[in-house]
Amino acid sequence: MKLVWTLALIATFAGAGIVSGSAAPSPVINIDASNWKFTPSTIQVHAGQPTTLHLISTEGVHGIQSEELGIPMTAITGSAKTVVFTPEKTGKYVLHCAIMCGAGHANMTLTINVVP
Ligand SMILES: [Cu+2]
Repeated sequence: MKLVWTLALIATFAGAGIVSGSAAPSPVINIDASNWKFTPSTIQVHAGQPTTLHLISTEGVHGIQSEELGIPMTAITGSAKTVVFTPEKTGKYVLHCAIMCGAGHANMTLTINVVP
């Protein structure tokens, strides 16, 4: 009888672990930079949730930065970079490529939609 109760208890804790675990992982978003675009060019993230960006350039040197979103100035080159940020406020943020990269630089944007 004691064994049954022990097993029931373990099952309860295991179930709780699964529930709390599903909210914990922070999303990872891969972004490729090239001449002259970010792929994908629009991403969606959640306010208050730490989010990881994996950034790599397949062509040229580019960059991103956003004071509002807490993204530090980051050069995007052929070797992968990781940026972790936590957006605070919802809204649509249009980030310009932060490093002069040539003819298409002015039109090279990454749109980050921060939703609740
Ligand atoms: Cu640029």
